[in-house]
Amino acid sequence: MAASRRGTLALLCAAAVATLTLSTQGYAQDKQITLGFAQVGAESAWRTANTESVKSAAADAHVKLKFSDAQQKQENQIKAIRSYIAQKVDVIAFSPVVESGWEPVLREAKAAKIPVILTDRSIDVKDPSLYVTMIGSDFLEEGRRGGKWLEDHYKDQSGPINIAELQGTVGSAPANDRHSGLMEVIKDDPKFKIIASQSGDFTLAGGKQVMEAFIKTYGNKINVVYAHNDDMALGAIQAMEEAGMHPGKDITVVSFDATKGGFQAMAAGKMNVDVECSPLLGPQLMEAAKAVAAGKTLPKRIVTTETVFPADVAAATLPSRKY
Ligand code: GYE
Repeated sequence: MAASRRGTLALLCAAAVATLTLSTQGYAQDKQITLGFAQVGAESAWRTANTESVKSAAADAHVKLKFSDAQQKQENQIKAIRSYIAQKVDVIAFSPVVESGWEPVLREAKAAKIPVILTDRSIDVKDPSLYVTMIGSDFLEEGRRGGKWLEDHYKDQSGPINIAELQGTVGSAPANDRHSGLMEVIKDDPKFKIIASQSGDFTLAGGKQVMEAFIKTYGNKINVVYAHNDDMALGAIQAMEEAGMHPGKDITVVSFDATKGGFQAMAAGKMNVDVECSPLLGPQLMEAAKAVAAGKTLPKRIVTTETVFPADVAAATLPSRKY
């Protein structure tokens, strides 16, 4: 998606921010609904917590859940969605692995009159009637938050500040937007330079491998690691330590998700800031699924509330982290 369109979309989304406050109680007596959920995979601690949230919220809300794991492959998600259409589920929800390529299968769902809810990641489609609502974080804002933290952290220092970026899955909304959010903040400040940028596919092994390659090429020229999630940041931390570097001290580590692993790394002084992205979307998803099955109209965008955790609050906050 072009940066300008993305910006416009962000504004539209901000304008449409709404919290879903429908009570589940009103539907408690209704017939049980069946929800088909096509998950991205099991690539990260975030994802594990998200899956757990969806499964436990379904049980609590008395929703019959059909769950599939696409192992980070779009073709598997498309197959799962087609099978939910064939099984005539009441509602389909999915967390799209990438942003593009969804029109054909979503048209099939629409033709079968099965409402589709997007969770976590957004898609790039021309026809917004192909889905009912999108429940999840504002990744562009998360990227801006990471960028603003960096600007502030280096405000008294002259450049260059060399950034090595560990991108998430190529073509995914969080990778696209966490990159764009950072760029938006640093583009007018020549002090910051992204000297390397590569995908580690949101996994610990991927982050470690890419960081090893970055260290070989750029060595101690790297001032900042900007990792699109905690798993990749933790992999990069391992790579830095194995190379005799001191993550969190001689290399600033910025990450996303704010999982327990991220908090532990911050408490140990190895990560400097973790921008929160909540995976606990299950309860909102169940409310939305029940509401849509009952013929209610939902806001087009439901944004999760999140914050930024600098390392100095990590030790105190860690015990209360839920994922
Ligand atoms: O940041 C990452 C996961 O889509 C927000 O996917 C999610 C991202 C999350 O693999 O850890």
